Amino acid sequence: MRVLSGVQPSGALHIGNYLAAIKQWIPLQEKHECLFFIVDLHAVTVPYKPQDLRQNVWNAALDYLALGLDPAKSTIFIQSHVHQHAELAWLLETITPLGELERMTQFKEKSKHRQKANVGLGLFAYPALMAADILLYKTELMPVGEDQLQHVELARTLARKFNHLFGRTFPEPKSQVAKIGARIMSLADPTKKMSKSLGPAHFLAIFEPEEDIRQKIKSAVTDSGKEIVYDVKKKPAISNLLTIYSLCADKPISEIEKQYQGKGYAGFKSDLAEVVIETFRPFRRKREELLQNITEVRNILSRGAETARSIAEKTMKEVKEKMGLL
Ligand code: AQP
Repeated sequence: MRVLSGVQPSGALHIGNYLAAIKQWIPLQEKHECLFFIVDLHAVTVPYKPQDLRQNVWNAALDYLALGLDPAKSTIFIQSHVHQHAELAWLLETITPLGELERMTQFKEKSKHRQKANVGLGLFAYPALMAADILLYKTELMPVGEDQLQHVELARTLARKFNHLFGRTFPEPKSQVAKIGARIMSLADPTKKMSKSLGPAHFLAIFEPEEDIRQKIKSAVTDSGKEIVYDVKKKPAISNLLTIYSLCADKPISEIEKQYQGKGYAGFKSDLAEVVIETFRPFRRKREELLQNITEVRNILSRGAETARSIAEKTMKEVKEKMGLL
C-alpha cells in the first residue's frame, strides 16, 4: 500500500503534529511504501518571511529524521522539489467545484480575519493542491490529524470525478486518524486547535528548550474547579492536558485521573511537563547529532526528491494523455 503525509513548514513543528500525524507514520514505514514530504508550497499561501520559511524547512527535515523517519525505508522530500505537484494541481483545479472550496473549514478559519484583498487565490485553492499531492503518487492511505479529513475527502471526490471524466486513473485515498489525540487543542485557548500560526503561547514545539516547555505548561489555561477529570465539554483545558499526558506517558486517561485524584492542577502540570520532556529527550539527542551532519540531510532530501519525481513523472504522463494534452 502506498502511504503519503506531510507537515507545512509554517513554523516549528508542535506536539499536535507529532501525536496525531508523525507518530502514526513511524510504524507505517515498516510495512508500506511511504512518502513523507515537507509541504512548502502550502506554507506560502499565507503571509510569511522567506528567511523564516528557509529555516523552517531545514528544521522540519531535522525534526522528521530525529523523530524516526528512516530514509532507508521511506522517501523523504521537499514538495517544491517535485514540480509536478503544481502542475497536477492546475489540472485538478479545472474540475474542482468552487462550492467545495468555499465550504472548507480551514479556508474559512484562515481568511476570516483578513480583508478579501489580502486573501490569496493560493489559500482558496490549497485543498486542490493537497489533492494533487495525494493523487500524484496514487496514494492509498493518508495518516492525518482530524482537521485535514475534509481535505482528504476532497481528494477522494476529485479522484472519482477524474476517473469518471477521463477513465480510471486514481485510487480513492483513505485517511487514517489516531483514535486519541486527533485534535490537540491550544494551551492558551482550548477551544481552538493547537496551531503553529496561532502564536507561541498556543503551541508546544517538539524541540523547544526544556525550560520553555515547563514554563508554557505551567502557564497553560485551566478550567474552573480543581478536579483532574476528562470532560471535554465542562473541562476542555484539563481534558486536553490529560490527552497529551496519556499519549506521551502511554497510559490510559482513566489511570492518570486516578493518580491525580484529590491533587491540584499545579502538581499535575509540573509532572506533565516532565513527561513531555522525557518523551522527546531521545529525539532531541538524535536531532543534535543530525545538526552536525547537514550534508547528509541535504543528500537524503535530494535522493527523496529523485524517487518522488520518478513516480510523479509517470502519473503526469498518464494524466496528460487521458486529458488530451499532447
Ligand atoms: N492541533 C492538532 N491536533 C492534531 N493534529 C494536528 N495537525 C495539525 N495540528 C494538529 C496535523 O498535523 C499534520 C500537519 O499539519 P499541517 O502543518 O500540514 O497543517 P495544519 O493542520 O494547518 O497545522 P498547523 O499546525 O495548524 O499549521 P498552521 O498554523 O500553519 O495552519 C496534519 O496531519 C494535521 O492534521
